[in-house]
Amino acid sequence: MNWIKARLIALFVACLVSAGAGAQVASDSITVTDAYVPATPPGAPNGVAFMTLRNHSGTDSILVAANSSVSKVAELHGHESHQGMMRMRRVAQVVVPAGGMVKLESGGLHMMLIGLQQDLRPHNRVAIGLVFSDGSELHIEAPVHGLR
Ligand SMILES: [Cu+2]
Repeated sequence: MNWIKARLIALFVACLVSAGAGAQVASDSITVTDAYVPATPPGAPNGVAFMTLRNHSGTDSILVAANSSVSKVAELHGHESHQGMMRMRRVAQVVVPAGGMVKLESGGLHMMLIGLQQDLRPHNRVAIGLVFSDGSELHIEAPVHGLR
């Protein structure tokens, strides 16, 4: 391979890389850690899922919907104070800030698994889809942890 040819190939590869970066979607810039679903007592109608989402891009990523393999519906929930009591409420979106992170955790933002189609037992695995505002979807798996 001569020198000119090598330069052309390097240029071509650089173009591919930058095209890829331009086409980056939200789901590609998010990593999820510590995902888990607490086990549910027999016949429980609903469950909940917790996880940490990190955004490695320079743009906010906005989580707008979710789905799971074990429930009819998955909703994003937060908590609000109502007449001195904390209660949970559906939220339209969860922003994962550029370069930052968001925790879905007990007592905070969380994901509700509504209309469970099975009891969630320790060592089961739940497939969860995270849908972002650009339409991209990230698929993760969360283990079920036993009741403590
Ligand atoms: Cu909730």
